[in-house]
Amino acid sequence: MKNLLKEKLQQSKKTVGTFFSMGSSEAVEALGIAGMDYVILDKEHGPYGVETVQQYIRAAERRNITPLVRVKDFSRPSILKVLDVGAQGIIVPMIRTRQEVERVIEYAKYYPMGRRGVALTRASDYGDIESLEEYFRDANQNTLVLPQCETRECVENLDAILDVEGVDGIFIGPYDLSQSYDKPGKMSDPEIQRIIDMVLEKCKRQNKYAFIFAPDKKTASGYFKRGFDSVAVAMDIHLYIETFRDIANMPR
Ligand code: 3PY
Ligand code: MG
Repeated sequence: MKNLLKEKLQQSKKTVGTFFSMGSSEAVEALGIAGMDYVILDKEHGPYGVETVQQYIRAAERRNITPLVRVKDFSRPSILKVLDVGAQGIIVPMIRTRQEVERVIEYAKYYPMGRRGVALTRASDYGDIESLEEYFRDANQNTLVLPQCETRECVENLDAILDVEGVDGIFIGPYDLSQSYDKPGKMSDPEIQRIIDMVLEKCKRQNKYAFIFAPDKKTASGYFKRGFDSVAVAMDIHLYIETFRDIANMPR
């Protein structure tokens, strides 16, 4: 499995993605054609089942855009099924403790790192592989695991979480994070920004990638300047609405 996003991160390239909500294989292709690095297929808030996610992953592969899935929770079936259909990484929401992340690794990584369930699924070309050991090694190396830091408990336990082998980085969810500090939606509040900086610094210190969501390009650019490795900018549908609102209101 070739994970272009992981390759770029390893080369210290800054990457951009978006949360997918347009809901069609064509819309996934469009993001790839546009040159986006990754698309986040959202099973936490989005309406998609695994069969639909599989179609979007195929479209992403066709257009060389890395398909990540935000799983709905850190249960074994939630993680296993999306990896089996070919997700190249998972974003895991609402993480609070090291123990939770250890379970994520157990479900997402094959032996010996974890105990990911073994079956001859799409991820292993339906078992058309030379050696199981080699496939395990390759999948373990290339499957990105990004717990979300979006709760006060996660911030408090961050050192222990970052220390878990197999965690590639942290994805900050500023909306839920601000809510967790009783400031819902107040992402520019100094306390929230200070926490974001602290999470970023801890990621850097432990050589882990720092991802964050930004609602727009200007905010994203600020995060890149502060040192973030990657920013997921907006949801595709927001840009669709904005562009067509502009056209709908054009002078005529
Ligand atoms: C959040 O902000 O809470 C997210 O999960 C990502 O935008
Ligand atoms: Mg969130």
